Amino acid sequence: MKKTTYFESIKRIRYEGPDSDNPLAFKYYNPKRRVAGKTMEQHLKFAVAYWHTLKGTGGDPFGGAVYERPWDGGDPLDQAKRTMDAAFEFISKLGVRYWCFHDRDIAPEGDSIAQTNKWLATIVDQAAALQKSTGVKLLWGTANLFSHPRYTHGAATNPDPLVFAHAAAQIRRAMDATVALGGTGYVFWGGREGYVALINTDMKQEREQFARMLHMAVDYGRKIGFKGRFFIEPKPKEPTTHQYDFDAATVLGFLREFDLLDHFDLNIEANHATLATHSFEHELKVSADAGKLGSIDVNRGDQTVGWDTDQFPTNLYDAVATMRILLDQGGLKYGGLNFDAKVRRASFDLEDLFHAHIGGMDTFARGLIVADALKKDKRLDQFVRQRYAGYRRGVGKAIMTGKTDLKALEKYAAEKGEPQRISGRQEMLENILNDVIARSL
Ligand code: XUL
Ligand code: CO
Repeated sequence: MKKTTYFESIKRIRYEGPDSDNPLAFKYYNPKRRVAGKTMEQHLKFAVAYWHTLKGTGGDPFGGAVYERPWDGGDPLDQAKRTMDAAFEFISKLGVRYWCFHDRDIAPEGDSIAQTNKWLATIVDQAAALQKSTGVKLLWGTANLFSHPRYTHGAATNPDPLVFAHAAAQIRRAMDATVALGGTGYVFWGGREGYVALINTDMKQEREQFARMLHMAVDYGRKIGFKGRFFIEPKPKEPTTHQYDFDAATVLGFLREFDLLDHFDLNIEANHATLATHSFEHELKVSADAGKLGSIDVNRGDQTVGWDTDQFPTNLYDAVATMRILLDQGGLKYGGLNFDAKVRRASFDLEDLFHAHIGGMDTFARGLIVADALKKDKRLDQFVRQRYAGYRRGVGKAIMTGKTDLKALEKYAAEKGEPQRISGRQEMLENILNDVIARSL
């Protein structure tokens, strides 16, 4: 019997080079091309986000589902099985190596925890077999602790410990699934862990509850042999007014406060950064500077819109900034570049899913090429290094190594007099960046 296919009209997406005008081909993403000592495929650990790409409906606050997916409909478990088959067909045709999921994306919730766990285990077995036959791997798993009505007031931060217990049960099984599928990451995105109004909220209590859940999760993960990394994904607002994982700096402070820092890295998402009124690059840098940049949800927002639009990434400057940081830190060992992005409501054809991912992959391939060219060009790195050279010798070195004090520095300043002012040369550096982009692509 011929196996059902869901993307019959689409052939395997291939690299055809920059001169190709085939919209269903890569122009820059050439998995075998070597850049900075590794293949593009090794640098760019792209992942397909199951929730958007397979489960997205195109619904928005003003209207319901508009996509008609051939894997939808019928009995919930049968639908889940068809969806998983479609996922692996899509991922394989696209030539991506990884995927990411929430527990409730892949399997429906039953009438009891036992029923739910049974369905999840069935689907995990199916996914394991598909991973084996296609070579596609799991990047990370997570639990959806925000959609069910019981989580209206939060999951771990809920005032009711019974809700906390339901969340714990879900995290346990989502982690089992992640380990069974060989995932190298397990993500905590805050979901509804935040407050809508302070008038009914004990924020101190809620943050402590959240930390307790994370400690339990780490303990459980290690007990079942999870060898990967735990990731926290900051987001400042939406769905709550204030999310406790507001941004990278807030999360680093939280992890330190509750003795969790050793166990977690950060999963930075572009559109979450901009919602926090930071640039994507800022959030990546804050995490990388702390040695904590573990994974990235690549997408983009809309500059004119104040919510999480989760669009596919097309911004070359962002991709260049990302890849410069990744080249500097030697890549992402446990994480990758997950397309936490959705096609627009009006892009309802199956083909649109391919265009969206192809564009994102080519954007980051271009970013990698340019980042490598900037490294070789050296001018940007050298400029910044030179700007702080004073702190590597003389009085600057004494400041950095704790070998001086306010009194000695006053004497030094009085002796030396007014410092010479040196231009920051921002415009010159921006021109160099644009020149290298134009020259290297
Ligand atoms: C929500 C978001 C999530 C997480 C996983 O804004 O980014 O999809 O990535 O729960
Ligand atoms: Co995300």
